[in-house]
Amino acid sequence: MSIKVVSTSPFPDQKPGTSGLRKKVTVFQTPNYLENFVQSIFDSLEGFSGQTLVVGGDGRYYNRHAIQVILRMAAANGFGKILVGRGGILSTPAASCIIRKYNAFGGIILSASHNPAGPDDDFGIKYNTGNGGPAPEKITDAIYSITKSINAYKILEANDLDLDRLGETKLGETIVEVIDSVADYAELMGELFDFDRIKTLLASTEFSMCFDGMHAVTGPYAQEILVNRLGAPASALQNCVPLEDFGGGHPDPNLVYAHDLVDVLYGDAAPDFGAASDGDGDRNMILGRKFFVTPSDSLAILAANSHLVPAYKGGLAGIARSMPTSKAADRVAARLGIESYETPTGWKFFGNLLDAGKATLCGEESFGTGSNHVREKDGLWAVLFWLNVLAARQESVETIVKEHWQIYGRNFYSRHDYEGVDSDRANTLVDNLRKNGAALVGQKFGTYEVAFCDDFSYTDPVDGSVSSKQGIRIGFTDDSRIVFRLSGTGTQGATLRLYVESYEPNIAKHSLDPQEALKELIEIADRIAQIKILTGRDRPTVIT
Ligand code: VG1
Ligand code: CO
Repeated sequence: MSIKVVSTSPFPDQKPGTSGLRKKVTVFQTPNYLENFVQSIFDSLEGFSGQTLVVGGDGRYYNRHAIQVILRMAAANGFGKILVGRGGILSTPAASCIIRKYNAFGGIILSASHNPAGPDDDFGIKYNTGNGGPAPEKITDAIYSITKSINAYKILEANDLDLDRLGETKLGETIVEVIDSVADYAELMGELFDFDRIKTLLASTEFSMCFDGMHAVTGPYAQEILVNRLGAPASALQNCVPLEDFGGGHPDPNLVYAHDLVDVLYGDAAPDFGAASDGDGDRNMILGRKFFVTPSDSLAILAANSHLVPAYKGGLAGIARSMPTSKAADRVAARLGIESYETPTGWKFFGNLLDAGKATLCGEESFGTGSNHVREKDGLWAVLFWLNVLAARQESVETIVKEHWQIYGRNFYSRHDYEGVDSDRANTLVDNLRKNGAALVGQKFGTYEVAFCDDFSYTDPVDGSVSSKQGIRIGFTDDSRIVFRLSGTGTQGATLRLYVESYEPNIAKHSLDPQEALKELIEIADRIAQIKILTGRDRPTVIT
């Protein structure tokens, strides 16, 4: 087997977004496109010769091909060992778990998360560092800068490996080991949660649940953990066979895209608990019987109940949330007397806080929650956390959430997404806000008065790095707020996200529909940003 050095020329569009490089499969199929990016990752790193690399993905179309290419390139570049999930499958949190457990140098995760999959849809690739977390901005910036000047890549001339058979093979000088995709992750979950208590809950005739894998990566994980280890009936799982095109669906676990699960939980004879995960297994949606838990509330409630879970009963170091996530978790942190942190959108910003022991739980409004057990958000972890809390409290999801609001007040919250908007129009909208923001301060809009307006900038408390332009925040004197930002994960046009939040201490008003409670703020957002006029849309694509 010989190493081939292939000359190539740069592509101008390989800048990683919120979570790696995401493009249409057809773009990745452009000759050298994938290879250029992978070589740029390797060229940005130092000291990996002879070290271990973890490789796996969410199983979408192009996963297997990309993995074969990456294995040959990693071998040609001098990695000593490569751990790859069987069939090329590793959920994002499982990849993070494996990088940490086996002290790997890093990992490459193939995923476009919740974006649709198939020959005409999306693919993605990202690099995770030795702590198991997404590469921080200084590494993604370095990768991007190399993609702009790359002129050659290295690849081993070799046949495809059998990714479906467990065990070791040699690829040149490098050992490739195909590992069980689920075992290490399942074991870690068993160490964190009270499996005996959850088993008792799941065996009770008083309790039933439904987990929806959305035909994406979590199916095998749910089967092993929920059914094989915890004794849930097989009928508690739906859409748990992973498919290369995710069954034509959009594996984004929200009320719009996870409609199969929503139908079950809002139907006759609805189970007590429902949950879904996204394409790569790092997100979660939690439902009770005819009841939706917002991700921001979920983070706050898990934190408030963390003493019920073995792994966290010794207390939390701190709670971190992304800037657009509601402030519900901050209230829990305040009551617990621990620090709360506000970071930009994207899990890569939590890594330093977790590594430094400053935060234990982290969360994003986009259905992402996680802890210091790995360095990614973790869908099934959140499901097990909820099951552990339900088992310990013996109350319904709805009761637990409503009681939480009684104690802490309710943070009404909603996100409106305008997907596939013309990029120029979306940029104009954001530029206008940047230009005119300062002038808003002190202005009154109905009962609301603007207290501040800025473009969120974050200084990492651990390494001092600064990330600017992370979203326009408009804060009002009563602590409610409106946030605007453009998505960094889409592959077509632009997606404008509008986040709206207000705080309601009055229990009598807690049963309001959030769209009703936030109506005035939503109208103010449109007045200030001219959303309808500038996007040319009269309503959002998705409301959560
Ligand atoms: C979105 C979410 C963000 C999340 C990111 C990756 O980013 O808003 O909270 O971290 O997706 O999640 P954006 O830039 O489109 O708003 V995943 O599940 O795609 O790895
Ligand atoms: Co995801």
